[in-house]
Amino acid sequence: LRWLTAGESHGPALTAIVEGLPAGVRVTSDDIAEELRRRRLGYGRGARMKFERDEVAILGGVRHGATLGGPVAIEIGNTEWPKWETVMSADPVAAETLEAQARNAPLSQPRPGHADLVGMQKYGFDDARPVLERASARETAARVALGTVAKAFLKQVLDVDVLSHVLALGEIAVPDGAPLPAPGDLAAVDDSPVRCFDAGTSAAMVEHVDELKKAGDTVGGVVEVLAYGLPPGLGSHVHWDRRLDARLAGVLMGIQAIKGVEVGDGFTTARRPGSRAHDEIDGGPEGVRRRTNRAGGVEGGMTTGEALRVRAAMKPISTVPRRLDTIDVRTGEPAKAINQRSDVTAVPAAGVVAEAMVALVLADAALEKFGGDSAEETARNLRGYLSALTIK
Ligand code: EPS
Repeated sequence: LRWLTAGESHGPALTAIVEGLPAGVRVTSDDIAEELRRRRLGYGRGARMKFERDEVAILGGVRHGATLGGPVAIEIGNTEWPKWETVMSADPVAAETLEAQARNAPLSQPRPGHADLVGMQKYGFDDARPVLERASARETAARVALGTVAKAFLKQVLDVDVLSHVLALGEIAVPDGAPLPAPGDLAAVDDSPVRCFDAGTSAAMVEHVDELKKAGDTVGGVVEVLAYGLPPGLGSHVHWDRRLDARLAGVLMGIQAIKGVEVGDGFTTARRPGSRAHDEIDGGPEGVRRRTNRAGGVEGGMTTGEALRVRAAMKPISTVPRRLDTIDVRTGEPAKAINQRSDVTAVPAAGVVAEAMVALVLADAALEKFGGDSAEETARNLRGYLSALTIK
């Protein structure tokens, strides 16, 4: 699979293309709109999420609700565009017209932690607008749209469910050993205002967001993505860039504001002795089973057949309303950082984005293993592989 996105935060639209999916995967613009709606959920999001709509149009690769086998192209219109038509115009605009636009005032006080400063240095700007427009997490809407198609493929062809939940928001964390959401629990997770499956922790997280909002601050957290129903053997141990965990870590780190990734028990495993770090194996009529799933469903860079479990740590949003110290790059003088509208947190949304990225990697790995130009062919190849497994 190959996929790309284009578009700026306040541009006319985001565009996303995924190439390499088989024909016959059922997907509609309503399915994509529903996933985009989930991404907009989340207590602690800013004003824009309330008034902007995501306008979805499938521009190619799908006919009468099913993929055709060619590239799938999706456009997500920004309903905010009329306000930005001049400032973000692709074609040249007269200098007087631009100067008359308050929105076009140069942003020369870079936010610590944001792409602003190094982006200006690297691309040769003294205004952060051209950097922040693409660095913005608005772009994740395009990835969620692509993830919808990948999830449809995984569900319809492999019967794999991908879901996520929030494990921590700042210092408020789900207690160790709390039950993980199963595929049927996604609606319950989405019903929590912070997408946390543990009701008590969810309420404490909401309170924490309120406190931080009052204090003019922002907060990060940890999300976990789970995938149920994977066959053993996606990915490979034979080469570093074919290891599934490496590929998952790469795409999760590629989400704006993600600073750390764990597979299974991750860093906790490093503090355990080997006798309590690994997942002991049982046989029997049910087939091969691991007693625990500390590894998070990946051993040797391959899916084991147990639930996949990966976590991503998100830093607090770098547009901090109480304004951190910085400089004005036009004068070199000390200044306070840009403060635009800001979310207190986007951790609940990051879970939905992480689901999309995990789904794309899993779909890619499944297509490498099973191939197929039609969904039916991929399904047939999967059945053949499962029935021929010598160790079951
Ligand atoms: C974002 C800042 C906010 C968010 C935006 C991401 O936008 P604005 O500066 O226009 O208020 O609302 O997220 C989205 C628009 C979205 O769809 O997720 C940022 O700087 O990353």
